[in-house]
Amino acid sequence: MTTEPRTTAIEPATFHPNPSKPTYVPPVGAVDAHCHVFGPAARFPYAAERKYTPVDAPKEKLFALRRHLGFARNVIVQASCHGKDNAALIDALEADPQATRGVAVVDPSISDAELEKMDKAGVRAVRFNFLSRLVDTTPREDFQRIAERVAKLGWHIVVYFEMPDLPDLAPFLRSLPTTVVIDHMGRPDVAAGVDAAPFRGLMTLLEDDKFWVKVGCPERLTCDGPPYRDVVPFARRLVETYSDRVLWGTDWPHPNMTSHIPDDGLLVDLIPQIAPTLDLQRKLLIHNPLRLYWGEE
Ligand code: 0GY
Repeated sequence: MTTEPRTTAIEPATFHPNPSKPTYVPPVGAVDAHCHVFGPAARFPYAAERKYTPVDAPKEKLFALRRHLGFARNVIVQASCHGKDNAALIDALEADPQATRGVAVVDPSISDAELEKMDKAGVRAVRFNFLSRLVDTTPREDFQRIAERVAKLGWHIVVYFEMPDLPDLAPFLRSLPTTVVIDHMGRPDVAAGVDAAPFRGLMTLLEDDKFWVKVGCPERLTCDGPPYRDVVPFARRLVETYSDRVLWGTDWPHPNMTSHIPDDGLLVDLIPQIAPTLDLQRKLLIHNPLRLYWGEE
């Protein structure tokens, strides 16, 4: 049974019922490195502390979308609506162990045995979410403790923040004892352009090779709407400058989108614009995610 969220910030949106077949054909073995599973609530109830209640987006739909888009693997990221109960994530990983890896959300009090169980199921990272519209604040000491625990397993940290928060966060992120992956390009202000100081600040952070960045999510960042051409220069600059530390994902099922429902086929069709050569595409979609999540060189 689903309980009411403590805060209902945003109306639940749904995902595209019939995304287009992309014109762009990803290289064989391509990885969608940022996506989620939601519920189904009857089996995996949403967390009491959640800020939104999504439409169920179960693993079967994610795996069908993966095939439709021409991808081979998924990195599934625990979303805030499931809190620190990673059961739906683990269930999805166990349903397709070769083709999936996971990013969990955990409490510092988690036991070693639980972490090891997650590791066996394919979890390779934890996510630290700094968006107050999505989560209550976690003390940095807690994040630090979690980071130290998971670094021992060879996991990394995925961080989700908004660009105005980066100057305050940067020293903390630099202090983390393992690789740090930045979600959604650090959510730059697209209207300000790629040469604006905050985006240059992100580029500076990325000079330290402990940092990686995800270059998807144009649907959240765009000012112009689909087909998201205004977001391309940001992703392209990151891909061309840090080609060995970029990842791409659909962000399906696109929680909290209120402006429009993204067509996932359209998102895939942006890839050759942000990664204009076959070499860059292979790094972005295959070599980088396989190195980070599957331990394959
Ligand atoms: C995303 C983005 C969002 C939501 C979450 O954990 C989440 O609930 O990450 C958002 O609302 O911007 O990556 O799915």
